[in-house]
Amino acid sequence: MSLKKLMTTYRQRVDTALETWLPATSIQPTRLHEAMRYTVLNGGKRVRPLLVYLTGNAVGVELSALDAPACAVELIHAYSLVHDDLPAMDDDDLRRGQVTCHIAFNEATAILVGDALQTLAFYVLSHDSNIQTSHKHHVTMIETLALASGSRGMAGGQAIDMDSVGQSLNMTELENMHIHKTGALIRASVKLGALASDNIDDNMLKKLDHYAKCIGLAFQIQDDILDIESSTETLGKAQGSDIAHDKVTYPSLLGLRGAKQMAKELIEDAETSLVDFDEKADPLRWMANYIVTRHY
Ligand code: GRG
Repeated sequence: MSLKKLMTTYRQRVDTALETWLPATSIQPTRLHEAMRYTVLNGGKRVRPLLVYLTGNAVGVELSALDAPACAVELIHAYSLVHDDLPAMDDDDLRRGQVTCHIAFNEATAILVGDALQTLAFYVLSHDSNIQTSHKHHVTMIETLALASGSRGMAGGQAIDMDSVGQSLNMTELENMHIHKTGALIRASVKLGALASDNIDDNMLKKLDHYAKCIGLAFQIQDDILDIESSTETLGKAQGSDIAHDKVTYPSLLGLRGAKQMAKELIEDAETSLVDFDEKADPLRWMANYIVTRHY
């Protein structure tokens, strides 16, 4: 199956699972549940769930055992977007082509949506009975997601980002910020897919982790490039927001050509990491390319 077909299949699959896990709008508190569903069930590329499915496939895990980790990473991601869009953070009005949660509802609701999606992620990951891996791996999956989301992962990266407004970051500092802010959850997505198998050894885990680290950075570089080269209509969020917020980006440090070159090298590095994997890992190889050729 082509990557395009796999993407459609897995996007539908994770959407169905998310739909099931999210509380119905008929359940109290109805407004909060409505806002949670508004936030999650609204498209999005589902890159992180795709990485869970593709990694799991590469190491022989059944799809049903991957639904919960795929949902969990997307729920954390959705929460981070809602909080990131708040006036106290990036203050954005548009996300995934629709008005942001705090505009559609209100700020207090958006804060609670983030809180509730985050805890739902851990509920799903710990509660799901289709996860077939050992108890030890299952606990490590939960631990991995917790670390990647918190102050030593994504939330920490966001803190570095907030502190850096108006500062001139160098390349090392920029990379450190993105390894945490964007990279940690992408890495966790790959690791969760791998840990869903009982047969994964440390060497394979290390190689998959290096792959994930490389594509995580490349993903951010492409995001910075699209912020310059794409349009608000295509992105579904405000184009040019990095310049508007006076943010240091890969193109601002390296120029557009330099940023594209760096992304290309990271993808080559990611692919090299997978040399020992058989053809079941081909979609992961395709995914690496998609990360830097995507248009939104
Ligand atoms: C508020 C704790 C807290 C964290 C926020 C990750 C993050 C930290 C904020 C998201 C803002 C942002 C633009 C981060 C860069 C990573 C990124 C490109 C996010 C958008 O992810 P996509 O492109 O979005 O996968 P879709 O909508 O397709 O899911």
